[in-house]
Amino acid sequence: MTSRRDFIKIAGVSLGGMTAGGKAAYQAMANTLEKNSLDPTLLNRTPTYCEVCFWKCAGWVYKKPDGDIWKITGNPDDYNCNGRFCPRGTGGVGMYYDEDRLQTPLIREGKRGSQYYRKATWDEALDKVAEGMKKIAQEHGPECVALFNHGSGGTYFGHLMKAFGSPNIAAPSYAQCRGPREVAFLATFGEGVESPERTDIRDTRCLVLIGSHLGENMHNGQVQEMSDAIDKGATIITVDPRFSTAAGKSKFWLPIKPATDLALLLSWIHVIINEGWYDKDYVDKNTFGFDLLREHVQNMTPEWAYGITTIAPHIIRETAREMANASPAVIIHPGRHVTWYGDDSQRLRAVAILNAILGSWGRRGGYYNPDTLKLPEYPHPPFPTPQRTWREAFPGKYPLAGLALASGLCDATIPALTRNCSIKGWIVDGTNLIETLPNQKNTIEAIQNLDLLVVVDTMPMEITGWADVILPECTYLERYDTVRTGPHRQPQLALRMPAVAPRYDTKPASWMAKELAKRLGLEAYFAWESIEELIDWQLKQVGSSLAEMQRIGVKTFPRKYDDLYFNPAESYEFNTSTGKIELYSNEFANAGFDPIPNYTPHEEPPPGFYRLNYGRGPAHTFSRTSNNPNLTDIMDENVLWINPKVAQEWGIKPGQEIWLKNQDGVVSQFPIKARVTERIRWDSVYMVHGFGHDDKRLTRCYGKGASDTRMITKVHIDPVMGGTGMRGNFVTFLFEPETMEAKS
Ligand SMILES: Nc1nc2c(c(=O)[nH]1)N[C@H]1C(S)=C(S)[C@@H](COP(=O)(O)OP(=O)(O)OC[C@H]3O[C@@H](n4cnc5c(=O)[nH]c(N)nc54)[C@H](O)[C@@H]3O)O[C@H]1N2
Ligand SMILES: Nc1nc2c(c(=O)[nH]1)N[C@H]1C(S)=C(S)[C@@H](COP(=O)(O)OP(=O)(O)OC[C@H]3O[C@@H](n4cnc5c(=O)[nH]c(N)nc54)[C@H](O)[C@@H]3O)O[C@H]1N2
Ligand code: SF4
Ligand SMILES: [Mo]
Repeated sequence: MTSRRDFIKIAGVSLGGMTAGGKAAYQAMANTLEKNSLDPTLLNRTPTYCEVCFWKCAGWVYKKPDGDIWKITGNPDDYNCNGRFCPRGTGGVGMYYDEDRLQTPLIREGKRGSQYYRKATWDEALDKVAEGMKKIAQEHGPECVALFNHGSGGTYFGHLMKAFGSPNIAAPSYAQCRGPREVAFLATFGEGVESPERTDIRDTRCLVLIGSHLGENMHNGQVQEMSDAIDKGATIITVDPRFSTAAGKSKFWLPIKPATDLALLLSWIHVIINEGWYDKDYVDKNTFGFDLLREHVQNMTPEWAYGITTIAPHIIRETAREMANASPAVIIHPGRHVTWYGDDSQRLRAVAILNAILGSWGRRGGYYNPDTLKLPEYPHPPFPTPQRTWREAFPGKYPLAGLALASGLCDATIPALTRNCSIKGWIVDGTNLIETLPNQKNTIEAIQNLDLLVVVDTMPMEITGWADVILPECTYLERYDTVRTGPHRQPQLALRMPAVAPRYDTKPASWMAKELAKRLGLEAYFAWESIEELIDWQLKQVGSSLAEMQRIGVKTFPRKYDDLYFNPAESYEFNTSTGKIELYSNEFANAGFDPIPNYTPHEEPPPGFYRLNYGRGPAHTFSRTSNNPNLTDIMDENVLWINPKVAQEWGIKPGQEIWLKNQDGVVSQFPIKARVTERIRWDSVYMVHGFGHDDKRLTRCYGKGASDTRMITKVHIDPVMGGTGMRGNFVTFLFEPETMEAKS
């Protein structure tokens, strides 16, 4: 049996592009950390939570006697990490040591995109930002300044924007990530999945991963719980066109034809209903629309799905049986990055429905009911009421979008005859929009129409190259931040405080936002003297304090109610129009969408082209870690997975460098090495997202590997909520850059 240790190890070593040297370096790093026999209790340690990804594991930063950072480890009290960081979190210290970091405020000289900057003082830079914001507010209204954020700084800049009068605040974690899932689960259960996901993986008996690859997707607590579940004998079923790390741990691997998952899900629902394998009591008591659902799926047999998905009917039946045997301790995983083909909200509705009929929502081993402790806001005057929102740029569109769309704000920046005003200013904090939003040409067109682009970042990433003003933030290891309050089985708070003073002339976002507020006449919204005072005040409202949190790092609170799971003896009122779990969604019907999902075919790759599939590598987070000195030692470029049949047909050898060209004629800027492997279907190729950087100031990762984003020029927008489907792009191979095509 695979133990948890093995699984974690496997996850660490399965790196697609990891070289032998990289492996050795990683092992050396691990050994040094293990062997180092300094007694931690004698060392200066400070609490933090990790910013390398958004799982936000809480940990301890240890310093050596000379004041340098020695290592970061997980806080054993923290439910997100249970005392262990993933390789990326451990390597997070590289963000602090990276000598390519932004070091001072910069102001652009010359044309936008020309990359001529001069060093500026903080006063100069902040004055310029405030002037630009005021000018836009006077000429067009404050709503014409938008904030794009991802990460902790968003709290402070978000607060500033609301005080300024703009509701146009968006993170790419919605329309480019989990938005469709939240919309689908809200419509079905009246609640979203949230982050960390409410999946009760540690007690599950059957986990179905459908395009969610835990083990390469290193969201820590989930990976650990999956290992525990495997240890306890849970069945793992992985549906993925690629043989992922998780597929290697699975009883069933279903190498589905890409873009056909909805057909598989509907046929599973068909089998489970027709065989009478659903949770009858739960369905009778808690759901709405079961008879309509039964009727709807009558023709969606495994034989029907076979023709679409290439998954054999007996496998569809056997896997449905496995789920039903485990019910209600079964999880059809809701995924996280789910913006694939444009019908994503409907696919996630099918996932929600399948969970519902198996009775897993609110049940042990299925989905638990999380609890969160919210901290009160520091007193401030009421926010002004905005006159317009981003929605007006898209009349009648995306009716079920619950949050602003990063892609929507970008589109609303490009002037259109149908709109009387476009967005004129962007503040971009902690998101590399050039690599994050699909269709780079569109993003750059939007940027060219701006009066003001301010970028707050730690690194000279692609987006900073377009900025008018660059504000260098210090890393998470050098600052206080908003207290972490995310949901879990029991509410927990986690503190981040500076382990070391900021290097160079860098500052925290909290300080920048307060300084800008002063310049904009909005001081009353930032009435706290110092960030320490703000955090201490907030913590004291819930019976803790800054001093206590500095000592313990993580504090666990009791649940408000004893309702981690539903009590079968009680009736529940769900937050939907019928008060029931809606198998038939009135909300979708009222908005003009299929109330029960239907399968519609998607475009196929043209001859000689392959579907571009992308995902996560265990040692990196998007594009933010590709220059990290510790993590480049493990993996310093991405590679292209190609099926051996395809490689043979094209004469491509393992390790050979090739360029990619997509269906719209866009060619990759850099070559990517081939990894010839049976682990990918013949109709697709695969690469890890976040490489192929073209900013020379990133000295370690410039030109290493290829950018998936560059190749994603066709976007399939989800009409339900505006998510940007990015997996409908096709590539072919070139043996020389831009010039000669190898084969037509
Ligand atoms: N092509 C493609 N596009 C994708 C995805 C994909 O797989 N492929 N994935 C999508 C998903 S799921 C998501 S969630 C998004 C993620 O989108 P992003 O969060 O935009 O991803 P990153 O590329 O990591 O960009 C993060 C930026 O924040 C900066 N940064 C890091 N730490 C700090 C800090 O402490 N302060 C500040 N101010 N800046 C900091 C980094 O230097 C970097 O410029 O991308 C989405 N877009
Ligand atoms: N190491 C690491 N871990 C991370 C992150 C990171 O950057 N690095 N980012 C975090 C974030 S914000 C997110 S959103 C999550 C994302 O993590 P996931 O939600 O797991 O999504 P992806 O990484 O995009 O991987 C999706 C999987 O879908 C498969 N796939 C592609 N097309 C299809 C299809 O048509 N059908 C099916 N069934 N499968 C398909 C791909 O082969 C891949 O294995 O990861 C999180 N965890
Ligand atoms: S999963 Fe890894 S990178 Fe993400 S927060 Fe936790 S330790 Fe950091
Ligand atoms: Mo994401």
